[in-house]
Amino acid sequence: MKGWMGKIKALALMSFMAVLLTGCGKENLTALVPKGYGAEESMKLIILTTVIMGGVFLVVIVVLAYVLIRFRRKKGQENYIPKQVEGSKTLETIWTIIPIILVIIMAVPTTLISFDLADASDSKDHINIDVTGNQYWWHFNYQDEDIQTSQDLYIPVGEKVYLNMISSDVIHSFWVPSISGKMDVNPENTNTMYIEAYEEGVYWGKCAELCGPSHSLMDFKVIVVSKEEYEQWVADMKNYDPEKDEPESAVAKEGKDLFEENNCMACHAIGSSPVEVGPNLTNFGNRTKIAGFKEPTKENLVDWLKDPEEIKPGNLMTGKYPQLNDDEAEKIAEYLMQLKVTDVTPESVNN
Ligand code: HEC
Ligand SMILES: [Cu+2]
Repeated sequence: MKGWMGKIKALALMSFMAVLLTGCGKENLTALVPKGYGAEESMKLIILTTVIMGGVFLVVIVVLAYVLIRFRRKKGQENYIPKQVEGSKTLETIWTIIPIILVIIMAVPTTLISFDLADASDSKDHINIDVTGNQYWWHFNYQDEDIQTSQDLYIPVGEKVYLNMISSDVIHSFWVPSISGKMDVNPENTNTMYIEAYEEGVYWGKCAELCGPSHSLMDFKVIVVSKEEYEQWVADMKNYDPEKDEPESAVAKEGKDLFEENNCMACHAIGSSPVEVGPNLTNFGNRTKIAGFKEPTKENLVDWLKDPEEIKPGNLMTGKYPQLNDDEAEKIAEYLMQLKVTDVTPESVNN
C-alpha cells in the first residue's frame, strides 16, 4: 500500500475490525456487564484507571498541540533561539510527583480488593467448594455436602461461595468474567477466592491460562439458582443412589451394561464416589454442554464417544477404552442422556 489512499484503506479496515470485534462478547461472558461481586469491583477499577489514563492522555495532547501551534517558527525568526528551560526544577518535580500520585490512586483500591477477594477468614460460615482444574475440564467437590460434579457449578444467588482451587496437572486459570476476577490454579498450592453472584442465570467460565492444545475449549458454566432451588439441587444430588437407579428404557439398560464393560468406570464416577480421572457423570443428562463446549445432543455425544480426539485434541480419554462401534456408542449415549437426577436444570433458571 502506497500513499495516503493506502493509509485510508488501512484505517478503514482497522475501524471495521474494531466494530466487528466488539460484537464478539456474549452477554454472560463479559467483564463489562458485571453480575457478581468480584466482577463489579473489577469494573470499578477498569473505570477508575480508564478515566485517569484518559485524563493523562488528554492533558498531554492539549499541551503538545498548544506548544506546536503557539511556538512555531515564524517568518523572520530563522536564527532566533528561544529562552532555554531544560533542567527546570519546578517542571521536573511536577511531572515526577503527579504520576506517583496517580499510580497510588490506582494501586490502593486494586490491592485492597485483591486481598479482600482472597480473604477466607469467614469461610466456615459459607459454602466451600474444592475446584480442580484438569487438562481440559473442571471438577467441583462440595466439601460439606459431599457432592461431586464436573463442568457445571451450581451456586445460590446472593451468597458467598469459597473456592479452593488446585490443579491436577499444569497451571490453569479460573475465570467467570461476569461474576468474578481471575485466579490462577496451580499444581503445588491451593488458591482461595470467593465469588458472589447477584443475579440468577447461566454464566460462562473459561480457562485463562494457556494449558495445552485444547486450552481454548476448557469451558465451564456457573449456574446461579435461587436459594430454594439450590437446596433442592443439593438434596437431590445427595439422595441420588446409583445402585438404585434403573435406566428408563431397554436400550439405556444395554447402554449401562456397555458402560460397565468398556472401562468407562475406571475414570468416570456416577454418584458421589471420588474417582477424578475424568468428569463425574452424575446428572449428565442436565449438562449445559458436552465436554465443556458442545451442544448437549445425542449426536454430539455419540461423536464424542467414537472419537474424542477429533473434538478435543490432546484430551486424556482418547485411546484409553476399546473402540466403540455405532451401535455401542448409541446405546451408551442413550444411557448417559437419561441420567437426570434433579428438576433444577439450567433451563429452569430464568436467563
Ligand atoms: C482414561 C480415563 C477415561 C476413560 C477410560 C474414559 N474416559 Fe471419558 N473422559 C475422560 C476425560 C479425562 C474426559 C474429559 C475430557 C476433556 O474434556 O478434556 C472425559 C470426558 C467424557 C465425557 C464428557 C463429560 C462431560 O462432562 O461433558 C463423557 C460423556 C465420557 N467421557 C464418557 C466416557 C465413556 C462412555 C467411556 C467408556 C466407553 C469413557 N468416557 C472412558 C477420561 C476417560
Ligand atoms: Cu486450562
